[in-house]
Amino acid sequence: MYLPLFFSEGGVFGLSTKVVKTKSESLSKSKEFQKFKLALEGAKRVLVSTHALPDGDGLGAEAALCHYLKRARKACRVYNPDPLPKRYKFLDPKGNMLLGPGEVELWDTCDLWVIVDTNDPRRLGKLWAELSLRAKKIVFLDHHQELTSVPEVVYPPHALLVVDPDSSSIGESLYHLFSELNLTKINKDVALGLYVSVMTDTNSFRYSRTTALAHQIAGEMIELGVNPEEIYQAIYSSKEVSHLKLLGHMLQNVKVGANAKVAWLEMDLELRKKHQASADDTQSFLNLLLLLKDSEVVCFFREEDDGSVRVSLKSKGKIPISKVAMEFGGGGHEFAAGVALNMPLDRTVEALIKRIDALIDSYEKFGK
Ligand SMILES: [Mn+2]
Repeated sequence: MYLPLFFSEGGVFGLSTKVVKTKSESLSKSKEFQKFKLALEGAKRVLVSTHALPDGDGLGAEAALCHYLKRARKACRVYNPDPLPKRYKFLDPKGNMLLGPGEVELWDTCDLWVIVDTNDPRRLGKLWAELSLRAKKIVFLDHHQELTSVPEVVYPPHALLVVDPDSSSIGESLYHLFSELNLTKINKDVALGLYVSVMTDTNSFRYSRTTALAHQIAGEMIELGVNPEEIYQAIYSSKEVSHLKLLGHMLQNVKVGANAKVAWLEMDLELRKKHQASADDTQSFLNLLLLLKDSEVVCFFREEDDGSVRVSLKSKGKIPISKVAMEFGGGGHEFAAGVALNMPLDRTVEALIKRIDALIDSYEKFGK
């Protein structure tokens, strides 16, 4: 079974290779967003969701979209498969917008269900079965690769994919979309969501997929009143002592293979319970392995309550690892992907590391 992952803070360190958009590229982007515009036409009630284990990209985008639609006089509700992580509370200080299971008063039907930051219905958990038939139309607004080769993923006829793969974040996609829709102006509330989305999904403008536009959007949102320091502090300086102790333990037990080309961390259920670590708490650990000089690929294995194991994979940018994730039933970006497996932790580690070793070997010998 494939479970929600936490690769969305993923990406790679390196220089931006973004080039200025050609006319035809922006035209095709505009065409993609026209599909959204059509789906929104006449819609009065809009429901918005993001993937399980929501991250700053999904949550920021939801907040931005919801404020935008409300300003355009549409009723909008957010319903997520998981509750809002504490550190993102500032996006919804009143606690009445970014809601999770049991917190939402649901409509019997809605005109449009917008799902941001994934195009995989499986990452919505129970919500998919609960809501997909209650929505008259469904739009997946995403910047990940389309799941064309996954037989288990079948979209109903009233679902539509709006995919914008060259955007660094959903915030960046929304920025384009809002200018295409032109229903209302971006105010400070919308700006906050867009800024959070862009900032978190580029790992504070460090990943290779960081675009010139990402910086431009950030600049514009700051001009609209967003305070970068406040946001950074809320998201990244909000941990308890127990978190640092757990981190210490994790780093003590880092493992490496393939001549140090691959490094990984393992977290079993007992350890996670002992330190009361939330999924959100553990997301940042993997990034620290990117500090290693020789590691090309880094992984994080996390045992879940139901005994399955969630795996996050990241590559520094030479070796694409989404292929490996897909082989095991997962997916993601080229250099940041994930998968969940119903196998014991030790066997999951063994299987994945063996495959990654072979991949690294093949890249070293044949360059692919
Ligand atoms: Mn994203």
